[in-house]
Amino acid sequence: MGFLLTKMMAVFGDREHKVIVVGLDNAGKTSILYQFLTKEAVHTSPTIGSNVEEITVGKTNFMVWDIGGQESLRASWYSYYGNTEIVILVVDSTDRERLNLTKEELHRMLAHEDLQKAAVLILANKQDVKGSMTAAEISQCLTLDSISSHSWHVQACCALTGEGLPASLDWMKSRVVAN
Ligand code: G3D
Repeated sequence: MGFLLTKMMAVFGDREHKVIVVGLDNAGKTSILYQFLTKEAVHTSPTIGSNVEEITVGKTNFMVWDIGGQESLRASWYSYYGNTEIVILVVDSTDRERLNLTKEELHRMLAHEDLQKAAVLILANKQDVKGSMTAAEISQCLTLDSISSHSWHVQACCALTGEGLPASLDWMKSRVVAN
């Protein structure tokens, strides 16, 4: 039975893996989601509520939820946590002032019981902007090294060109394959 199931999955592809995209407003969440889908920059407007899209990488299917990041919406992020396998935290690498707020949101999320098994991908977005923080700086400010409870990875990227995003998808795939 197990062998048959493995064979069928090889032919038809895997089940869907739930991914949520979080981050403060203006971080680039929607731009990244559409770059994943279309490989093009799109004109975005602030996310009210959520967008959900299916992204397929090889035979791996991700259901990706883009959740609004405005202060009023952050309080309801937790309602999306159930069954989440990967959290993508998008950081605006030019926004030094609000990095501490992102750090608080990250550590609050990691403490939530529904995310205990989730892996975390931190995307240091807007790397095209001169003077933006590097992935290493962001990693240090978010105290990523202190996280031992969750598998995590930090990736520099640019949602306008797509740079760094294929590597992000590869990491996501490696995490769900590992589980
Ligand atoms: P959000 O969904 O997190 O709120 P959006 O963020 O995807 O709506 O992006 C917010 C703004 O940042 C948009 O600009 C978008 O074009 C811009 N942006 C997103 N990613 C990048 C990036 O990598 N580099 C640069 N330079 N800009 C980016 P507007 O002007 O439409 O508000």
